[in-house]
Amino acid sequence: MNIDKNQIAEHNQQLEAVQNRRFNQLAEDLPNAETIVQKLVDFQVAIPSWALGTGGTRFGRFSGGGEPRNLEEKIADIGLLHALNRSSGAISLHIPWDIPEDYAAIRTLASQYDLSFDAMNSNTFQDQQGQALSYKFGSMQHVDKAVRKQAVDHNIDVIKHGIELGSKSLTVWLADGSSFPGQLNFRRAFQNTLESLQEVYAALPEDWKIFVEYKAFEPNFYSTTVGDWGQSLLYASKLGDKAYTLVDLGHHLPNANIEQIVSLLLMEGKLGGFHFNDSKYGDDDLTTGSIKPYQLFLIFSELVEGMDNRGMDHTKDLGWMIDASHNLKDPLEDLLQSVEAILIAYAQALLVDRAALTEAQSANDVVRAQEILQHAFRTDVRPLVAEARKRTGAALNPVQLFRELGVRSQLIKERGAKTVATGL
Ligand SMILES: [Mn+2]
Repeated sequence: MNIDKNQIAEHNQQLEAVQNRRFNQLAEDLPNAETIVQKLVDFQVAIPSWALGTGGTRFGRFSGGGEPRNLEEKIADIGLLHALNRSSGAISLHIPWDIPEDYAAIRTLASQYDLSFDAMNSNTFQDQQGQALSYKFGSMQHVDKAVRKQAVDHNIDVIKHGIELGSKSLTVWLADGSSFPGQLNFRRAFQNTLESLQEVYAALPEDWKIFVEYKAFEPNFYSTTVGDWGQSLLYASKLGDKAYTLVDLGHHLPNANIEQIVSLLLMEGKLGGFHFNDSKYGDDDLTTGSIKPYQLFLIFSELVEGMDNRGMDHTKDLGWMIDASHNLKDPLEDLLQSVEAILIAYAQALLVDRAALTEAQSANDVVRAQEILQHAFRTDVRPLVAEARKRTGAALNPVQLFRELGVRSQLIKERGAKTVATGL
């Protein structure tokens, strides 16, 4: 199914009068409204190929209908999202779940939807069919060199797929660790992992980046070999200039100050990518902004401040991706909500009066500093985000139009009620 421009125009026509009134009202109070709208227009969030189907928990999975059955249909789904919001212009592939059979055809299909290929994701946390050696006791950390080599070779293979598609980065997330004290020698596990990553690093093209993603726990529950940002930064620093830390919002211990982590990684020039989701307890993979919107804003506030401080391009210099699992909602509606939440937090961060904040900080004026941040957070910036959509030909209300057009029932008609997305 495709959404054509006329359907969007018709939808926008109905909402335009209200939107114009709200935007003009807000713009009167905001001298930089136009600049913010342009930044929102430019900002793109990559959609991972595994987020388009229904996820599950370790207790079960309740599948939805009309899920994409192959890579082509996953690209088509992201094409639908991008048509609705014009902010989801990239796809992040997971290998081996989405190995392209015909690179040229996949590239052509993606460009028809105006999509580019974001970071490639390798997988050494599962054993694949026909795989010679098992990752049960880890991959890059494994005590057996042959297992480590298998993991390295897989990552090099993923880079090769990425080169064919025009991707420029590799994200490595390792499930490696241990579940019981004494199971691992920490130093040996670290050294093995570092040496394996060095071999992958050596295979990176000149203009590529490698992102080392960390996670505090799960599936291992005693130790994780890339467990926190400090460990990730150690690997990234030892690897070299093309290696960066990747922050996934759900991969911290409870109450971690993620905004401070982001700030310091940016200061060191070592923040490479970002995975959005939300959580109440652990790696809950809930819709971005659904539980802790203020934290999301504070993180964006540090991102904007830190990137501006280094003269970085907000849209290109970091990898932005959603990494969530949709168990209750329609995955496409959930992704539309997530992108919206990201843009809202970004717009709020752009509103922060940096000069006034610096002044308040210099004067130890704690009350004023809080007022400045919360003034931005409490500003309803939705008319700015909608304005960006209006100007790019996206829908003023993407979720509403998704429902009005009956997208899901159309997909079920095309693909069937009992489809299961590949991968999960
Ligand atoms: Mn992630």
